[in-house]
Amino acid sequence: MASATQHFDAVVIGAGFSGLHMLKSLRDKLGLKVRVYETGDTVGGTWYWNRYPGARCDSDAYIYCFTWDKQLLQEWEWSERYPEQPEILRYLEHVAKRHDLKRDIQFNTRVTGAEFDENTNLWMVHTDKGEEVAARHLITAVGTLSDTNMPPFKGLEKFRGKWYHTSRFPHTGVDFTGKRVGVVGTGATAVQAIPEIAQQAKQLIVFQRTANYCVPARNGKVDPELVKTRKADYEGIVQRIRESFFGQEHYFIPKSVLEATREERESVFDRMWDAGGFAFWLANYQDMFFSQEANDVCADYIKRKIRSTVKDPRTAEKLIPKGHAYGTKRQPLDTNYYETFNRDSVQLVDAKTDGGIEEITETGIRAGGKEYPLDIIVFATGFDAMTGPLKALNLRGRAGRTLTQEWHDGPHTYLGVAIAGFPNLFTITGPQSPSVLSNMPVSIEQHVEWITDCIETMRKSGKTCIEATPSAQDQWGAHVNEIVSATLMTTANSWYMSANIPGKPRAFLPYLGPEGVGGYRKKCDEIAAKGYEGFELA
Ligand code: NA7
Repeated sequence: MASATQHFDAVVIGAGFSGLHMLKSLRDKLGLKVRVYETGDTVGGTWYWNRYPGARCDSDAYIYCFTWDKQLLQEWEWSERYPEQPEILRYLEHVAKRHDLKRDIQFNTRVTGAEFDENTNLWMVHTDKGEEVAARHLITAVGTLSDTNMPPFKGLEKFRGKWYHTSRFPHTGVDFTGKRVGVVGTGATAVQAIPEIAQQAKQLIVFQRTANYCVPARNGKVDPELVKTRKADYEGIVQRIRESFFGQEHYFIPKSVLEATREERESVFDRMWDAGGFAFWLANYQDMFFSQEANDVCADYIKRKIRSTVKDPRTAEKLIPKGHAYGTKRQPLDTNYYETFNRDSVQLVDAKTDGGIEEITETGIRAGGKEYPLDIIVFATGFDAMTGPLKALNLRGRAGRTLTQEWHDGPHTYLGVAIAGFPNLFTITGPQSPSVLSNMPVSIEQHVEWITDCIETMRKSGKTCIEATPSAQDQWGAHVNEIVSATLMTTANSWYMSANIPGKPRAFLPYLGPEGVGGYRKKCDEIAAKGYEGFELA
């Protein structure tokens, strides 16, 4: 404590969507002294780091933005339905400038650790610049998919070509022209990147471990009339997405797919397929996530689409998912993904049929006993989702306990926003909150608003410490698990289930329902209204 060079009401870690909004809210609404630390050299978070070809949002841009700046909602013009990374980054830069946020953000600075001081109820925060500062509240705005998963492939150090992970792509871009390129992974990132890389590369080899169900994005310019209608209706839109299940204007069909006639469901599927985006995933028949039989009917439609798009039947079969239910892994949105496999220059190496990656050699990748010569390898192997970025912060709560110790068997939180034993810490879109199962800006805003209200209440009543009780935390964990165990989500080896990282304890990471983000918001508000039920205030 004595060594702290500066004192803040709050330290926020990260300057992406969450950190920017948190800073704005605490500084300009409550008048607090806030410091944001950001590793990058400017704002953006996810949109600063993920610069791979084809990187774009896959929620519709008209709701993938801040809704608290009403004027900006009217002024900002998105160039297409799902803008690319540079445009989203430009938007966040614009927000930072417009609200003069950068003056309270220290860039190029990584938080290397923080300890809670039980005598003063302050967090002592350390950075890689050798600073130590004290803060009443510590707020993590580190994102959910920011801790890169780079599997320890044997032999990688020997590779004489260039290799990149999609989440740490060079700011100068990569020229694939005339190159033999390997892409490892077929998740949402790879599905965006592969068609773009294929347009440049001389040869592209895709290394697939698990085939995914992709649905069309249908990106493009949005009809100016629709833009106008939406701008006129933003108040309604914002209310609807805040009360919705997924923070999107998508609603399940309140009927079983098994009750619909074949003609009826085909026409519904066609409509959603043509609409593009998350409709097929999030506005499908309501039993799709609960009944394998219902799920099979929806999945079958996508399988037929794959077979009719991919010309080589053997490649089509490899691209057809086997062994997991539709929708239980993150939905990738496809722009010419399946069509890309019709190019002569593109080859699919499937772990199940051709053999998995054995090692990286000096000149390429060896898989299934065969060597594939490559000039460039792009790893689209994802992230240690949700818990990874928080564990990496080296936080020490009461009695010096770490998150790695507390979460050795999976995350334990209260509402996904607080952790017992870590007082005055708030985790924006933390594990066991709706977070990655929603349109992120909606969930970010909900957490930021709730945290702001909580801090304001504490300050008005002279409280200096808030902490989730272990019993409230246990009950929340049981509730999260009970809800999800009624669905098919637990059956997949997804990153939602922590299954993408070897040795990570199998646990469902976000919170699913029962009424989605709308119900969750209500629940959080009720808890606040009851004097922060499940928390101890001192
Ligand atoms: P994902 O969805 O985790 O995808 C990673 C891909 O990499 C996936 O196909 C994995 O196969 C594959 N992978 C991971 N580890 C390996 C190893 N060791 N060997 C071979 N293949 C591997 O990450 P994304 O970046 O695509 O998407 C993350 C989120 O970012 C996305 O959902 C959006 O929210 C934005 P697997 O399926 O695990 O068998």
